[in-house]
Amino acid sequence: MGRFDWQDPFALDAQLTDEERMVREVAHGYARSKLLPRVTRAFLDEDFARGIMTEMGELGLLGVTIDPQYGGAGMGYVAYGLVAREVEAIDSGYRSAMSVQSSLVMHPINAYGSEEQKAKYLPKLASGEWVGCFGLTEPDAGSDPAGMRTRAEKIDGGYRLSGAKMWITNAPIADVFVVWAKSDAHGGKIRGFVLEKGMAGLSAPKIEGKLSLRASITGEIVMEGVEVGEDALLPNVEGLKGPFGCLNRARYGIAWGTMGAAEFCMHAARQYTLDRQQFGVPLASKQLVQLKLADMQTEIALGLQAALRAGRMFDEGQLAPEAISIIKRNNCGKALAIARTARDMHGGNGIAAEFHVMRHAINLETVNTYEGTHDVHGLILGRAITGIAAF
Ligand code: TGC
Ligand code: FAD
Repeated sequence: MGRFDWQDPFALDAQLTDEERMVREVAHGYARSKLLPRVTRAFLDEDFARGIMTEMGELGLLGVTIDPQYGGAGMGYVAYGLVAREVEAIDSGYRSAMSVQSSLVMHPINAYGSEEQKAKYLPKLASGEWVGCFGLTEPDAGSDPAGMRTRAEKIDGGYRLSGAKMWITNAPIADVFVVWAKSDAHGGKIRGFVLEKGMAGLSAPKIEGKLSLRASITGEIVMEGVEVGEDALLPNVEGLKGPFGCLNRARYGIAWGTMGAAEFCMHAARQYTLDRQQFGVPLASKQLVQLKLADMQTEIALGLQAALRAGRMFDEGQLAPEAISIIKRNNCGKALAIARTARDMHGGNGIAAEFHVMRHAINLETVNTYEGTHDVHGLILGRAITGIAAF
């Protein structure tokens, strides 16, 4: 029989390639040495340090799956997931910054863009010299993006975009905006456009006062008749499958990332209850405490193993969007429950910023909502199981 490793019950590490382990180590080292020391202050001050993007770029953590010809690392989806896990162990907002850049901005340009668009944008996004954002959600169209109002109207030599996007990660600091609009010239179908900071009529005001994901910057995108050339249109996709193709990747990464946050919280709760004495003994000697740790470990081990399997299927071209809904929904929900329990196990200290667990719990409230809410993913699965759409 094998030896039980409480930190890695199903020997996930042994299922990785040498290259994947190396990426994980680079991401782990960076996250622990550069992100962890500044996250508490950043969260309290509601401040995202722009330099994080360049740091991640330098280490090859942006666009992990993109071809090296365009500045990416040319690796697979397991490597991408491992980066998400390490970064989100520190803060879901930092993982947001990484996954928006990689999955929601670089991926659509890579998959749907022209050769000129790829050459122009991808290397600078990979290095972090440029920051990107992805505008799908609108004030009146969240779970139902087909209800978007943003319009692209045909003009001589290009398009005029009008509308507003809401809750957009990185928008206030973005250089590059991938936005989705209904295009009159394409029969009202949804098309993707690449906009650039400084265009007349384009602004991205910051949304202030978030109580979750405070170390990430979020804004609106306001387009008041923004005129762009033909070259701003992503030529190779039409319809909702464009943005959904990006969301498949980001949702998959979130399934890994949330397990990173959950692991961090479980490890913190374990250490805290080993150190904390009440009634003359460590809290960890209590059955109720051990049961909570066992439940956490079980969900994390299963969630990670499912994410790894999904990553292998992704690389083989065999992963269905509905399978991504299973792991996005389950891993977010389980991570949120784990973070809340870890908060409880820290007692009063659990609400202090320096113990990190409450920050994780309130961040995971957002992660459970964005990229398709917990219930919307349940409905995607319900449709797949019954053949009846209940949205
Ligand atoms: P539906 O009829 O199901 O589909 C319309 C068209 O899209 C295709 N499609 C997909 N293609 C690829 N991958 C997927 N996952 C796809 N899902 C659907 C589908 O085949 C169809 O294509 P076609 O060619 O027949 O037209 O669309 P619906 O309008 O009924 O959608 C229903 C629903 C609820 C599933 C969908 O709208 C949904 O997923 N809603 C959730 C919205 C969402 O996830 N928004 C995320 C915004 S971005 C974000 O949150 C970033 S946070 C980033 C961070 O900070 O980390
Ligand atoms: P709604 O769709 O109004 O949902 C409200 C509630 O109703 C939820 O509980 C939902 O589950 C439920 N509900 C909805 N439809 C149904 C139904 N048919 N049946 C039963 N219940 C239903 N979007 C982007 O495009 N780009 C980004 O970068 C981005 N970043 C974000 C960052 C943050 C911090 C946040 C909070 C959000 C971000 N989003 C982004 C938006 C996010 O994707 C949406 O908030 C999410 O899709 C939910 O949409 P909504 O907020 O409009 O909620």
